[in-house]
Amino acid sequence: MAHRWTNTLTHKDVTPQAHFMNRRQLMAGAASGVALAGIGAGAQAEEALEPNPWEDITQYNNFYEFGTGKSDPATYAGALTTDPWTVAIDGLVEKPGDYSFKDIMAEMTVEERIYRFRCVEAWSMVIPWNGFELADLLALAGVMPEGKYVRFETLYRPEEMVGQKYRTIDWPYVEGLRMDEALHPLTIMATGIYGKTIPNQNGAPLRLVVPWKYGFKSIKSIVRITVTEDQPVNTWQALQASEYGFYANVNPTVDHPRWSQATERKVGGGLFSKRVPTLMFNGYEEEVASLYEGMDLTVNY
Ligand SMILES: Nc1nc2c(c(=O)[nH]1)N[C@H]1C(S)=C(S)[C@@H](COP(=O)(O)O)O[C@H]1N2
Ligand SMILES: [Mo]
Repeated sequence: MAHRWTNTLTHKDVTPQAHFMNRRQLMAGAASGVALAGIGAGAQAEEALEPNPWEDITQYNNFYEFGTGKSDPATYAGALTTDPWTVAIDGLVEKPGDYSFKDIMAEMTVEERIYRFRCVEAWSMVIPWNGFELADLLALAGVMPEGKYVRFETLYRPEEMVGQKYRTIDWPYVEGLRMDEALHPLTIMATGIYGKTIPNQNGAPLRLVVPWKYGFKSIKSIVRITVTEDQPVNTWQALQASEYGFYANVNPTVDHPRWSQATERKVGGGLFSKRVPTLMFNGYEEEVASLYEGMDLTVNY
């Protein structure tokens, strides 16, 4: 049975170390490739989060490296070479270096996570990712105690990424997380969708997914991960700090200066595409609200 993360997950489903130990032990003997972890499934309510079809997820994208139109990534991302692929992990880590995607995958446990996905532009989908926890990758490199933030960088390769011929963004695309956000068990590095290798337009071969934050935090086609002491400046904040902050938590009570964030349009269904209320922290409030206790979310937007 697939392990499904839903709105109804309780804190106890997410945090106990024992579950993760069990999962590691469980998966230790599993063959490489996609594995569906079944831990805790009995204790977990399986609320139906109906995933969008493959076509929605892979043909309606934001990936400015391939253009700013929603269909540009599907049209142009085929030109991207994703094998071989290397991720530099550096900064405040015990074992800095170039980690090949193959070597990373040999160490990671891939599982399915069905997550809500909410773009800051107020459209949304439900996506069945395959991936591993970012915490596991960071553990591979060993985070030093002084490490407070994680900075991520996308590939810069204008020969293959046609959008990089234009200065829409100060390339490369950069994102960042606070360390506790990066280590949160909901935060994953996705390598697949619907059990298939993640398509280039979705950020092959590995991209971040932080389900309680606006989609722009979920940086694609990552080539560098740097553990830092200072808060990184992310691409959208650098472009327009009055509209996009560092935290970018999905929050229906804090509007974008130019539009409401109270509702969202569910992608798919054509004429039947419907608007629904946006959920605090995109429906993951129970799991992540404690990370922001005492913070003014209208200032830290
Ligand atoms: N490198 C890079 N990562 C990116 C983007 C981008 O333009 N470049 N767009 C972001 C935005 S705004 C969104 S909504 C999501 C879209 O992910 P999807 O196309 O897989 O749905 O990717 C995010 N990651
Ligand atoms: Mo987005």
